[in-house]
Amino acid sequence: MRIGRPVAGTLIGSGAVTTLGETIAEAKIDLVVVDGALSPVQQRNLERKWKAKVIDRTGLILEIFGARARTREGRMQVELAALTYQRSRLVRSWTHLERQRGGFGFLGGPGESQLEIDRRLIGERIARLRRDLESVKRTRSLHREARKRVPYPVIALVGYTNAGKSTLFNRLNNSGVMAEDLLFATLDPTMRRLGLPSGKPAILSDTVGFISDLPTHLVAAFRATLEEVTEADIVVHVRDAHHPDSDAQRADVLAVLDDLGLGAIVADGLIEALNKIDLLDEESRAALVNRTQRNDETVPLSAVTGEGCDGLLRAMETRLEQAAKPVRLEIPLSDGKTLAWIYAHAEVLGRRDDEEAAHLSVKLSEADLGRLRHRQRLN
Ligand SMILES: Nc1nc2c(ncn2[C@@H]2O[C@H](COP(=O)(O)OP(=O)(O)OP(=O)(O)O)[C@@H](O)[C@H]2O)c(=O)[nH]1
Ligand SMILES: [Mg+2]
Repeated sequence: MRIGRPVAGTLIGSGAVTTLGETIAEAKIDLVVVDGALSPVQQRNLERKWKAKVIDRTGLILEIFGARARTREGRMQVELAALTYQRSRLVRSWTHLERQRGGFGFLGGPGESQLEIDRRLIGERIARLRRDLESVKRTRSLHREARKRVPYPVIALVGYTNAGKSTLFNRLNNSGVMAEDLLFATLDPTMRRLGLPSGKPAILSDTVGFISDLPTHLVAAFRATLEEVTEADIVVHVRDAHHPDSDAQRADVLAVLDDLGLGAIVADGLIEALNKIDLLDEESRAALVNRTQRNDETVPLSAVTGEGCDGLLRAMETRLEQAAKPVRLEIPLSDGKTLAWIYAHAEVLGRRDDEEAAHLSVKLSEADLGRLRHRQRLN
C-alpha cells in the first residue's frame, strides 16, 4: 500500500489504519514493517491501534544487521547505529513536546525528565562504544590472525539484496561434493562447508545484501557486517541478470568493496555469478552464454534450476589454484597431521625425506600458507 498524504499521529490515514488493522487481526500478524520513517509517537500509536509490534525501515535494517554482525566490531557498529538512531528520535520527540507546550517555561514534568535521563544514558553508552570501537580497531589485526584458524579457503558471496545469494548458497551446498561435516557445528548458519569439484574443501559464506538508499547513518554498520568478506580468499559477486538496474547495482557493490579495502580483489577481478538466467528470454540468454563462454570471471547461472552452477564451482576452483604459489617446506616426519593437511590442501610437486624431516616443494595460496604457519605455531 502506498501512502498519499502523511498524517501526523499515525503517518497513515485513519481509514487505512482501520482496514489494515482488520487484516492484521484476521491474519494474526505480530509484526508490521512500514517502509518509511516513523516517529516514535507514530510508532506507538500504530502499535496501540493494531496490537502488533511496528517497526520502520531503519528499524528493520538494524534488526537484520544486528542478527548478522559476526565480529565484535560489527556488533558494536550496529549497536552504535541503533543508539544514535534512538537518540535522534528522542531529541525529536522532545522538541516536539516543547513546541506543544508553547514555550511556557514549564520545568521538569515527569515525562520530560524521563526523556532527559534516557538521553543521558544513551549518550553515555554511545561515548563508551566509540571509545571501545577505537581500541577494537587498533587490535583488529590480532583478531584477523585468530580467525585465520578456519582451516580452509573461504569463498564469500556478495551482492545486492534479492540477487539470489542465499538461494545460491543453498544450491551449492546441495550440489557440491559433500565432505565430512566436522565443522558444521562450530560454524554459524551463514557459513558452510563446500566440496569443490576436485574434492578439496572450502567454506562458503553468505552475506548481508546491499540495499539502495541505505540511510547514511547505517553505512558504517553495514560495512561492519561485511567485515568477514575481507577475510575471504575469493569473492563471488552474485548479480541479478534479469534486474533492470543490474549495471548500476554492480557499480555500487564494487565501490563499497573498494572502500572496504578490497581494491586488490576487485582489480584482480571478482567472479561474477550472473544469476536468474531462467528468467531471461531465449535470445538474451543465448547472447549471455555466448559472451561469457571463454572466461572464468563471469558465469551465467540459475540458482533455482541449478543450471550453470557446476561452472561456478569450477571457476572457484580455478581461481583458488591460480592463487597458489610454489613454496618449499620442511616438516618433521613426526608431524603426520601437518603432512596430511599439506597433502589435502596443496599440490605437492616434489618430496625428499631425510632422517628427521620431509622436504616438500608445494603450491599453496597465500591464505593457505598463513593457515599452515598458524598450525605450526600451535604445535
Ligand atoms: N527465477 C529465479 N529466481 C531466483 C533465482 N535465484 C533466486 N531467486 C529468487 O530471488 C529471490 C531472492 O533470493 P535470495 O536468495 O533470498 O536473495 P539474497 O541475495 O540472499 O537476498 P538478501 O539476503 O536480501 O540480500 C527469491 O524469491 C528467490 O527465489 C534464480 O536463479 N531464478
Ligand atoms: Mg540472503
